[in-house]
Order: sequence, then C-alpha cells, then structure tokens
Amino acid sequence: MSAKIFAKVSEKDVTKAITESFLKQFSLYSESDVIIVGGGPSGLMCGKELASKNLKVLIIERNNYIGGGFWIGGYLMNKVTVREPSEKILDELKIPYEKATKGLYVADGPHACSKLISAACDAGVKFANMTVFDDIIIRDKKVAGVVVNWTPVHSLPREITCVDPVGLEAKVVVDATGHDAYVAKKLEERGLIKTKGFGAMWVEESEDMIVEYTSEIYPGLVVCGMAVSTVFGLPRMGPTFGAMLLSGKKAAEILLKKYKFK
Ligand code: 48H
Repeated sequence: MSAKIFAKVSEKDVTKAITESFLKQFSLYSESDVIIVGGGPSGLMCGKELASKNLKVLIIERNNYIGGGFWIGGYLMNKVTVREPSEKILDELKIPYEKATKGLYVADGPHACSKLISAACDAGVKFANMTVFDDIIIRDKKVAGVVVNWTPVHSLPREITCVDPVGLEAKVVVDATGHDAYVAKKLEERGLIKTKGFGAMWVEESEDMIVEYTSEIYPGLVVCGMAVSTVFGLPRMGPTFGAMLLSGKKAAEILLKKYKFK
C-alpha cells in the first residue's frame, strides 16, 4: 500500500457526483433563453456574447469535442487565418497570431479554438455534447425549442432503436451547425423556408456576405456561420474564419435587440 495523497472517496461517490451534477444542469437548461445548435466558431462566439450579458445559453453539440472546424483550420494543417478587421477578436481573446500578408493573419488552430471555448465557458455558456439536434419545436408559428437525442442512440439504425428524443425549450434557437444547416433544413422539410445550398469558393465576396446575411430566418430562429451560406446560397471562403466570428457576434446582437430576456 502506498502513502495516501488523495482524499478518501469511493466509486459510488464519483458516480453520484457526476449524475447529480448532470441532472441538476440538464433540468435547469430544459428551458433556456437561447439554445445554439453547433459548437463551432460561430456558435461559440454567439454563445460567449450572449452569456456575457447574463443570458442562459445552452450549446448542443453532436461530437464529444467542442470547436467544430476551428481546431484544424485548412487541410489538416492546424492553422487558421483571419482577415482584417477580425484580428481584433483574436486580440480580445488573447490568441497569438502572425501577419501573413497585408490584411491576413495566421494563428494556431488548437490555441485559437481552446481560447474561444474557454471564453465561452468563462462567460457562463453550458454545453450538451454527444447530443444531436434531431428536430425542432414549433409553437404558434414560432420556433420554441429543439428535440435532441444522445449521439450514440441517434447513430443506431432506426429499426433497432425506439429511444424517443427529448425536447428542450428556448425563447430563441440559433442554427450554427455549419455547412449542413440542420435546423434550417427541418423548417424546409415542413415547407416553411427554402434553403439554397452553399456556393462555390470566392474568398473576397463570401465573408462580407455571410456577416450581412446573418439574420432571423423564421420567427425564433437565427442563423450564423457557414449555415448562412447554405441557407442563402452564398459563396464559401475556405479556411479563413473572421466571418464565422463576426457572424456569431452579429447573431447575438440581433437577438439582444429584438427579444426581451427577463
Ligand atoms: C448537434 C451539430 C449538428 C447536429 C452539426 O462546422 P462548424 O465549425 O461551423 P461554423 O459555421 O461555426 O464554422 C464553419 C467553419 O468551421 C468552416 O468549416 C469554414 C469556415 N468553412 C469554409 C468553407 O469554404 O468550407 O461547426 C458546426 C458544429 C460542429 O461541431 C458539428 O459537429 C455541429 O455543429 N453539428 N451538433 N446536432 N445535428 N450538426
């Protein structure tokens, strides 16, 4: 027997600590001010801005990790770029970067992503990861929440699972699911909106357009990041992330201006 460094705790104590903490949080966030679907750069930025204004914000993420495409940037090379003036957000988040050329900056993906996640956590954002957005709640012609399931359950073939998903209510939902625009597509399936699919790459046009088109596309549903490109058929930009950060920030501003959160 070695000398004891750690507190005396048994297996059941560890299990109870996890389950009780999870249940408390999940129950509290069954009703949020804002649910953001997708924990990539646009969703994280939006969440950070909203939570820093004391809103109750839950990010739903299907993966076990948060950060989406921000970890690896371009072509599995772990480098992300931003175009002026988005380096100001890197400054705010204390993310180191280098100037690549006039108006273009490059940072390490893991450093940039972990700082953004940390800022969102510090602001008070809560996360439900390994949780997949499955469907939308619509009440009186307004989006009123999301329907979710555990990612492993959702991944099983329909014929061998009958695990029903659960509903989470929110005053507003943000679609930050990237190229797939999953939330918007659920409205499209029901004939409520029409999405166009993202356009071909054109860096110089795309980023401005994505920020400009970031908007509420149906009562109670705001779209940000690459999902904007998919909804409106805008050109893509490749591994440059300034528009993702500014689009997330704009989505938060739109919500704060239009909706009253006690
Ligand atoms: C739960 C889901 C679901 C679901 C998806 O892809 P992301 O990084 O999205 P953005 O828009 O914040 O950033 C896009 C950027 O990473 C990028 O790919 C760029 C700039 N591309 C340019 C180009 O030309 O291609 O993150 C979306 C997140 C991911 O973590 C997904 O796992 C998650 O959303 N997600 N979570 N339920 N149904 N669908």
